[in-house]
Amino acid sequence: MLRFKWNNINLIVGTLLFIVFILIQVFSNKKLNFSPIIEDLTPGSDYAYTIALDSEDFYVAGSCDSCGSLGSLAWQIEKRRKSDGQLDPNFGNSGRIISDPTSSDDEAYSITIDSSYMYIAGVQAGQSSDYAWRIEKRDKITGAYDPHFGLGGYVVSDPTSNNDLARSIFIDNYYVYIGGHQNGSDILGESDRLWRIEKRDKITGAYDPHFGLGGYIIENPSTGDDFIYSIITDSSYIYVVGYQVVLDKPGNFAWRIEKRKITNGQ
Ligand SMILES: [Ca+2]
Ligand SMILES: [Ca+2]
Ligand SMILES: [Ca+2]
Repeated sequence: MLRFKWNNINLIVGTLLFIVFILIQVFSNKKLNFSPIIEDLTPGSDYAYTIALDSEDFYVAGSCDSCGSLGSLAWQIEKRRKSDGQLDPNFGNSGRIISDPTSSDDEAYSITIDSSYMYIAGVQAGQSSDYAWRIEKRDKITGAYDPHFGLGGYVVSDPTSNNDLARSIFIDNYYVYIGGHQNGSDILGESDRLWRIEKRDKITGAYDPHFGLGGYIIENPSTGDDFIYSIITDSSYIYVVGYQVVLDKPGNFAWRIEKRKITNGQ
């Protein structure tokens, strides 16, 4: 009799523990997820292109239409909590930053972070309606420009008077690596586009003079449009992927994958 009761108590306690375990699972799943965030801040077209994570937050960058002071597309950067997706009120203007360097189309395409800063690459319009590379470095807590980097927090790289576009950014402990394309017309008398890779000092934004042609590499695998889409490094090498035209046949594109020495780009 006593043994039977003891078994009953075990059964009841076990069942209760199981129910508590299920409730904890349900509660934590609910807490760690959020419904899709649909953000339609302007009547025009707004694009989110890139995301980075740290332990507590995530960072999204892209563009929004006529949302800045100068007009047309502008960069938009947000910082949100991973737990519930809410904007971080300490970052920028209640969780958002609008960077609108020109009255034409400016867009952020790639973001990466370290323990203190965010690094963002994209385009801004140039002097004569063309595009130039733009790289921004900002404080991860407040979103403010890092004044030691480039022209007070940003670098503009405009290798040609035609459309040049930075697509991907990656960092290590000392350098920033950016991949994209530049127009070929100013260099080879062509109307095509070329791969371009830049390596810059993480503190100042200056070119690393030991890399390629004094901080950058240009490469033209075809007389058509050749584009870099992503760049990444390990301790010794840079890996770059994108596409190129095959045998100079317009419309016949192929994957292109490169591995280069991180020191000099060879
Ligand atoms: Ca603009
Ligand atoms: Ca340009
Ligand atoms: Ca080309």
